[in-house]
Amino acid sequence: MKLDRIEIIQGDITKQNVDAVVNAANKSLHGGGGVDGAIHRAAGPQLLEECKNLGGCETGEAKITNAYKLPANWVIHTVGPVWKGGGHHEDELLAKCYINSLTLAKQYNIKTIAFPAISTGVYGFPVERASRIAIKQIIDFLENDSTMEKVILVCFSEKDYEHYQKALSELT
Ligand code: AR6
Repeated sequence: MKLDRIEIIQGDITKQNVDAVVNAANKSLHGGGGVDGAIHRAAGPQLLEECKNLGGCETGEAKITNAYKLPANWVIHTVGPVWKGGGHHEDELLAKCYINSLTLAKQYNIKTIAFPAISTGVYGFPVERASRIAIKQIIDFLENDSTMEKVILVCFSEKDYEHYQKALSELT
């Protein structure tokens, strides 16, 4: 039941036909590189204009905007932790990104959502560890929720895809 609501794919999150895509943003919410840059480029300049009015976002928290030119309807911006060796609440903060993004999505009646591998690029979080945290949080959420229809984990590289598949098979 919960398993068929989780999908792992390799691809570009900006191309996903879902209700919401999650952005791995920074605390300013003023755009950046990586997936953040790709989402802003694909959504167009109105996204930055809306983001400027949000007052930033704390690590582990999430905020929602329109998605403008993206195929999605919404962008949920969350700020992952910067990896500092693992002793600075990184696991807990990364888990919060998933929980808070999914909780916000539910409030907006979002039924399909795509996540990138938050924190595993510029922020340096080890992908194997991050994939287990992501999948654990999503499974826990889906076990207590019957409205979310699909959670897609979008991996940019084949290696990330393999880590995520492994984590899913270990946790289910
Ligand atoms: N679709 C899916 N995944 C992507 C895409 C894409 N189009 N582009 C990159 N990725 P990162 P972070 C993957 O660095 O580590 C930004 O500058 C990428 O390969 O985007 O949370 C922000 O403004 C990696 O697997 O995010 C922040 O300053 C994953 O997305 C900072 O980077 C996350 O990598 C956030 O760092």
